[in-house]
Amino acid sequence: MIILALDVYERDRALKIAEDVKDYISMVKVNWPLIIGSGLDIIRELKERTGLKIIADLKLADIPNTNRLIAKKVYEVGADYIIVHSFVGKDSVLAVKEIGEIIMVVEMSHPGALEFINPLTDKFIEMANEIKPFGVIAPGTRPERIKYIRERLNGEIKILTPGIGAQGGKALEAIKAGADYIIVGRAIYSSENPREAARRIYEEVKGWSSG
Ligand code: 3DU
Repeated sequence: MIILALDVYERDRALKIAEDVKDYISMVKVNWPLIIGSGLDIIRELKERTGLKIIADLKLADIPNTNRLIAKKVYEVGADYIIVHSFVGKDSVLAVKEIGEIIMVVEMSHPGALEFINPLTDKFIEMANEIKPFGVIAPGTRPERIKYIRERLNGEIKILTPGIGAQGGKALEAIKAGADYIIVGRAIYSSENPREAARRIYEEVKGWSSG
C-alpha cells in the first residue's frame, strides 16, 4: 500500500534506500531525477534488487508516436507501469496503453494544479473509466478530492496518491478517503533512517488497505 517515490540522483544511494525499505513498501516509483542522475537502467537494477514492481513516473504528455517511442524503451528495461498525463487526449494515452500498463493523472497535489488540470478531473475520470488503466493519480493533500474521485471511478481502477508527508498529506486520511496506495518520497528518503520512517508509515496504515 506504500509506494516509495525514489527521487534521488545517485544510483548507489537509490539502491541502498530501496533495499533498506523494501519490506515495508509495495512498489518503487522512479521519476526523472533518478533517471537523469543514474540512467534508465536503474529501473532494471531496482527491480532485480528489490523484487518489487516499478512505476516509471514520466508523466508522458506528447503526441501518440512520441509517447509510444518513449514508452517502448521504458517497458523494455522492466517498468511495470508508466504514468501518463490525461490532458493530451485519448489517442496519446492509448498509444502507451497498447504497449503496457498505465497510470493516468486525473488530478495533481500542488497549488498550481488548481489552475488548469484539476478543473478537468471529471473528464479525466470519464476517460479512465473507458480506457481502464491500472490506476489513477489523485492528490494525497486533498482527501475530499480522493473521495470524490473514488465515488466516480470504476471500482477496479486503483487510486494512487502522492503528496503524503513532505507536501502535508496524511497517510491514513488518504487511505480512509479511498486511496489504494500512498506515494511517499522525501518523508522516507530524506529521513535519517529511511527504514524506520517507512516502518512507521507502514504500521500507521496497515490493516486499512488491500494494496
Ligand atoms: O513530495 P514527495 O517527496 O513525497 O514526492 C512525491 C512524488 O510524487 C514526486 O515524485 C512527485 O513528482 C510525484 N507527484 C506529486 O508529488 C504530485 C502529483 O500530483 C503527481 C506526482
